Amino acid sequence: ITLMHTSCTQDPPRAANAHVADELHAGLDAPDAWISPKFLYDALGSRLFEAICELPEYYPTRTEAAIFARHGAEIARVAGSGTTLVDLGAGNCAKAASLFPLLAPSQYVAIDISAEFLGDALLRLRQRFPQIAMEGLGMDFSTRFELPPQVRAERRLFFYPGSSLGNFTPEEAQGFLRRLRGQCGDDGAVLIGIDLVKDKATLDAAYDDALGVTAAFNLNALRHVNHLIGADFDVKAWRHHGFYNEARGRVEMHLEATRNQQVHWTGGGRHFAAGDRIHTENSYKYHQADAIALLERSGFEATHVWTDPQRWFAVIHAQA
Ligand code: AVJ
Repeated sequence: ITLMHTSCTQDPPRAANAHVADELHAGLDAPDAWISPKFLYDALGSRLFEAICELPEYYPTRTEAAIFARHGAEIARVAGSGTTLVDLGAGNCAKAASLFPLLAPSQYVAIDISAEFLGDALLRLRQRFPQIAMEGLGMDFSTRFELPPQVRAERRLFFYPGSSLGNFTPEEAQGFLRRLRGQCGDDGAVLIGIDLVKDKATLDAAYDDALGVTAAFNLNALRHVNHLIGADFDVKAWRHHGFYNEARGRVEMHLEATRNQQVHWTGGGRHFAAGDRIHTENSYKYHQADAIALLERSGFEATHVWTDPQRWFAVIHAQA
């Protein structure tokens, strides 16, 4: 881990790049090609995701925000103040920052794979809340979980909003939550946002919006991959698909080739025929009881659940 700002650290570029290239090659060479959803988040991707959160069709962000607005005082009472608040996938840090007045953490640790975007957000936040110690970590926490020594050990509250857990399969989610539990000590907890199962039309619209912002967000993965492994994907030769797969209980995003094409990258390449797809994201939707069962199988005890009147989204507090 190398120092970025005074206290914003990042994986060493060389080791990270070798790993990133291996992972991308494995996915692109596979018969059913895939790109991990984490590659949706370069600086532009993070901005496009911010724009998605403003869309009328994309209900999760505002539904979750309404839950925090309505139940914030009780959530703060349950979660406690003076914690080390560890924000997983912090992005622009806006969700955590809106809770600072209620949660009054003693330390705020923002983690995001999009290190550059995170650094800018933290710079602004430090000026607004000078009394809170802040750390920024540019790292991928999806497959391993080792918090550097700057992260205080006492009373960690992990904040995992927005239903980002949905990017994992339920099996992967359990592995991830177990690793998280391992970082909680005896007195830690998690405050997690979970998107609930709902009608297909609402889900289809949320992931295939009229303006095409989600399409741009998905297609941007190709630009990012071009940059990361020296590939020559022609973004204009691909189209976005985003839809709810009811049988699998998940939204899927794919990129579909609109014509036959040869794509090259450093050390390799591949032919894609018109209609071939690259799977870029799953976003699992949970029944409330299944989300609680998953947390409990992972070693947590769910203490409180807050939802909106339509029961579209749930915020769950679970303790170690
Ligand atoms: C950030 C993973 C929660 O799955 O809803 C938004 C990402 N993808 N639109 C989600 C996303 C397409 C989002 N998460």
